Amino acid sequence: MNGTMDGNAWTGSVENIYSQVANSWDKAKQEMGTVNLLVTGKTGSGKSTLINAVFRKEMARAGIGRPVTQETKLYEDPDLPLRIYDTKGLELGSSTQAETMAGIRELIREKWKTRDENQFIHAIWYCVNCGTNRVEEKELEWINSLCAMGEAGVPVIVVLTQVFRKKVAKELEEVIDRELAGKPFYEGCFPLLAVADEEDPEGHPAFGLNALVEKTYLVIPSSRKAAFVNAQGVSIDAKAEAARKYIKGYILSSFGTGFAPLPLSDAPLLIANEIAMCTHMTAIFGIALDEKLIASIVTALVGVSAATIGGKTAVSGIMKLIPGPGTILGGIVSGMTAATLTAALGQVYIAVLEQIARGQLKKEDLNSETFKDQLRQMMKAEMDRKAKPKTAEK
Ligand SMILES: Nc1nc2c(ncn2[C@@H]2O[C@H](COP(=O)(O)OP(=O)(O)OP(=O)(O)O)[C@@H](O)[C@H]2O)c(=O)[nH]1
Ligand SMILES: [Mg+2]
Repeated sequence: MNGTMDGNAWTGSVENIYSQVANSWDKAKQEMGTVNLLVTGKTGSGKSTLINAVFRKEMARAGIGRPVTQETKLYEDPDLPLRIYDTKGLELGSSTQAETMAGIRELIREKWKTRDENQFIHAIWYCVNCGTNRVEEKELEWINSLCAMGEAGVPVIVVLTQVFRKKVAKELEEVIDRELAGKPFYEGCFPLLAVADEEDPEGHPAFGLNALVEKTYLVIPSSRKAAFVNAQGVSIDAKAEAARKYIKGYILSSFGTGFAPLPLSDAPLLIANEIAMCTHMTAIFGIALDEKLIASIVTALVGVSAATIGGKTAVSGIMKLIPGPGTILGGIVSGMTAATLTAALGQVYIAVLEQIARGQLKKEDLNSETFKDQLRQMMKAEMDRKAKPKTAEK
């Protein structure tokens, strides 16, 4: 490596680090693309409630959303890599029903014809209200027709909504499964209660969102998984998992399979890489963090780890420009492989993101000394853990 990474020129100024962070942010968002979901089902089945419970923002506010056709509205938010098509009209008179269904099928086919992955519908959630205790013949017919889109086909997940009685849900699930089993795009039936009802005398808790999110994650194309993970707010585990996978890919592509130690002179480049990696993981998590904050966390971690392991002080002029404690990265790079450092740093950074996502850590705390101490301890533990089992990693 020689001063460029992923085509980003490195000149070593602080401004440059920040602009690199901004670049990696844009790049991460671009790579992530958009995931498009079609949510359908009869009126009152709970589509809007479901959408709002799964995604990080209240997407489906009543009345807002751009009409795509008379029956379909599009919800999008500039901060989320997600578009939701919300349909209605299936409950109306039979001529309208037929029109609505034809319109939905047409929309799917039209998007598929664009040959643009960002435009495709990637999954369908068909909502059936469990509260009505039955699923109509007509609905089974519609689900069937959504599963029969041929080459334009999209995974169809049936969502049993408003499940206050699991026994009823089980029965409906069996009817639906029996009808649809073996259909090419049918991906199963998921009972849930998106939101607990405050007035429910039995106090049923919300359930089932996680299973739906996991299933959806599995059935959408791999190129859309990062976007979906970012947009959903149900499973922090899914976010951590996706970020962990990203570290692995990142280490392989950045350092090669040989995990060769970097020469001392590449230390600033390494830091720039770590920052790029962390920015990307922040984007996967769907957390908005200031570029200065990301840079300061990363440099704190790198500086800390060097102090922990090495002992050698080799602060290059460029390192002094980087905010955060004086870094002695040179000691590390010769003492350990950059890959190990990257892996440890990635793990600790994910733990930080998880804490933020779970609301255990506030963004305001990220600059505090207490937090830096916590980082130091986490990084040391991770480095110790990584250093132990392996046979002398040079
Ligand atoms: N407590 C609780 N109520 C729900 C849930 N899902 C739906 N409801 C209620 O059912 C009603 C209809 O839900 P919506 O989410 O508006 O249904 P929709 O499918 O978007 O309806 P339309 O937009 O009219 O097609 C509302 O009064 C919701 O509060 C749920 O998971 N829990
Ligand atoms: Mg609605």
